[in-house]
Amino acid sequence: MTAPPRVLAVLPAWNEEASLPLVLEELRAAAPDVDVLVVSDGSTDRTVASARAAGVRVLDLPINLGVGGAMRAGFKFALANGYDAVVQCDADGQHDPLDIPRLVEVAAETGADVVIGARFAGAGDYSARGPRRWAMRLLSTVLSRLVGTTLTDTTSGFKLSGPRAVALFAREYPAEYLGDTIEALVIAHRAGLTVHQLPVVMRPRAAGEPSHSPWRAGIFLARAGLALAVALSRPTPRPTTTHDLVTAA
Ligand SMILES: Nc1nc2c(ncn2[C@@H]2O[C@H](COP(=O)(O)OP(=O)(O)OP(=O)(O)O)[C@@H](O)[C@H]2O)c(=O)[nH]1
Ligand SMILES: [Mg+2]
Repeated sequence: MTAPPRVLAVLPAWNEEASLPLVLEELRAAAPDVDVLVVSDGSTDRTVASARAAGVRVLDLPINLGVGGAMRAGFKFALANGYDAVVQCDADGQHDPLDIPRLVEVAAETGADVVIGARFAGAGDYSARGPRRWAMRLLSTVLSRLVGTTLTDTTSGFKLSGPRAVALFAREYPAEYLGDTIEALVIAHRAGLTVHQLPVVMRPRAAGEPSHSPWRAGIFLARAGLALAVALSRPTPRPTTTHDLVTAA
């Protein structure tokens, strides 16, 4: 019998002191075998103290890098510490930790390198409206064609990365806006990795303010198009080798 994969949940957290205690408690109950790493980059509240008090590992980065930069640090940590998979998970409670074991199962069953916890795939009633929704649809259509499988939620921040993806993302995970979602999928595909999705239910934020508003949605639309154009114009990354898997980046 093969040993179960060592899975690290990486939670990018920026000023999430209000949500973290409950989210971490839920995570421990739902996925007790999964280790947790909280990555805070310049939070100005008690995010770091709150994570440490819950007994999880914390990367306390001195400056704000955004979700992509925080996740790249998480991938490097995972690679250096011998984890087989990373599950990126929001720190505000929007992702249900009960889905983490399901993501691991789908990766094992399909052999996919990346499994996206996807909205708009039949589970739950999460909806986006107006320009935000149009942008998400357009991105999904273009990226589905590119990777050769139906993807309904290419901007999801709930994602499993298997060993080859961890090695790749430790080396190349864009820090630009939407780089951690759209561009990461393009990079994975170009490096020869496979992408699948699992329908999930998105929950409301546990605490704090939602960041969406009509003007932000318009900006999202413009930036999403640009992010995709940038991703498609970058050179193809070199393929992930077994050397990457054993060498801490
Ligand atoms: N480390 C780090 N985490 C961030 C940063 N910005 C956002 N996050 C985290 O990334 C996750 C997703 O961010 P959210 O602001 O919830 O984005 P969202 O879910 O699209 O928007 P809401 O509807 O407002 O919740 C949360 O866990 C945030 O704390 C950042 O600059 N650094
Ligand atoms: Mg959120």
